[in-house]
Amino acid sequence: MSLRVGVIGTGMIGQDHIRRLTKVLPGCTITAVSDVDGDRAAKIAAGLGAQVFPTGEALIASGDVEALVVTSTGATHAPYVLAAIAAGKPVFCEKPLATTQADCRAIMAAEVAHGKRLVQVGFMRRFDAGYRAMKRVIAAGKIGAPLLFHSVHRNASVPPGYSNDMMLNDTCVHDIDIARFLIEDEVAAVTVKAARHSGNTRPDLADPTLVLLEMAGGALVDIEISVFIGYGYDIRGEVSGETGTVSLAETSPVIVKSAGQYAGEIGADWRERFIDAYDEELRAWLFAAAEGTATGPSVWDGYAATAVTDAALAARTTGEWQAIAMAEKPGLYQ
Ligand code: NAD
Ligand code: ISE
Repeated sequence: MSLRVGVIGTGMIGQDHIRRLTKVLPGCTITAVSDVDGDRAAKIAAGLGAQVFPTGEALIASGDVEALVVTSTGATHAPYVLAAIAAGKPVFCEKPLATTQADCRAIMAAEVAHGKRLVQVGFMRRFDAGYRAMKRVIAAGKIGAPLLFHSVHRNASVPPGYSNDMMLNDTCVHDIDIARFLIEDEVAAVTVKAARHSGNTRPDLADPTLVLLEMAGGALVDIEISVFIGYGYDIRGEVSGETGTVSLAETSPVIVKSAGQYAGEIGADWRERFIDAYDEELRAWLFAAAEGTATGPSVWDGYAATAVTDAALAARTTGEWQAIAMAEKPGLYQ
C-alpha cells in the first residue's frame, strides 16, 4: 500500500525530500503539494503528477492526503502542524518545530490531547551514523561520564533570506538537539557571545557566534556557529568524558597525498553531509506514518530545543546567562 503524502513548502529541502520520497524510498506517493510561491509548487507538482493546493490548510484537509511533510520556513510550521494533528494525520515537520516556545507548547498540548504521537521533527543528526556511534560509545561507558561537548557548525554560506536570529533558531537548534541526545540531559542555562565580526560574512550577521550551554547535570557545551566559512560545510563534535573522549571522524571518502601534502574532500552543504541521515529519518517516518503514528525526534524534543533558542535570543541581547524554564514533560514523551 502506498501512503498518500502531501508536501507543504517546495524550496530547497522540500525538493530534496520529494526526491528521496519518490526516487530513493519505497512506500509513498506524493499526491499533493502547496507553497506560497504558487509557480514553484505548480512546477514541482507537474513533475510528480500531483495536485497543487492554494493553501497548506486546504492540502491538509484533502481526502487524497493521508500524511504530511512540512518543509516551509520555520516560522510557518506551527499552524500546519496544528491542523495536521486536528485532522489526525501523521506529519514530518522539518526543524525547528516552531520558532517560539509558545508555538511549541501549543503543538505539544494538541498532540497530548490527541493521545498518540503524530509528529516527527526533522532533527536528522539523530539518524547520522557518526553521532549514533558517539552515543553508543558514551552509553557503553567507554569515556566515563560526559563532562564537555564541543560542537562546530560551519556553513559555507547561507541564502539571502537568512536572518541573524536564524543563526540561533534555525542553525544552532541542531547542535542544541544533538547535545541533548548525546548527553541525555536537558539544558539548564544558555549564554551567547559574538566574536569579532568576520570580514567574509554579511554585515547584518553576528558571525561567528559562540553559544554556551550548561546542562542540568553540570556538563558544559560550547557551540561555534559560522555561516560564511567559505571552504565548505563542516560539522564537528567531540565529547570529553571522565576517562576519555569521542569525536566525529572526518567524512572525506578519500585522502589524496601529493607534493608533500595530504588532503580530503569537504562537501558543499547539508544535503551532501547528511544525505544518509535524511534517508534514514524519512524511512523511519514512512514506516510509522503508515501505522498512523510517529517515531524519532518528538514534539518534546522540538519544544526543548526551541525553549533554548528562545532563551539564547534573549541572552544575546542581555549578554547574561539565561535560565531555561521548561514545562513538565508529559507522559506521552516519557
Ligand atoms: P527555502 O526558503 O528554500 O524553502 C522554503 C519554502 O517554503 C519556499 O518555497 C517558500 O516559498 C515556502 N513557504 C514560505 N512560507 C510558506 C507558507 N506559509 N506556506 C507554504 N509555503 C511557504 O527553505 P529551506 O532551506 O528549504 O528550509 C525549509 C525548512 O527546512 C526550514 O524550517 C529549515 O530550517 C529546514 N531545513 C532543515 C535542514 C536540515 O538539515 N534538517 C536543512 C535545510 C532546511
Ligand atoms: C539549515 O536550515 C539546516 O538545517 C542545516 O542543517 C544547517 O546547517 C543550516 O545552517 C540551516 O540554515
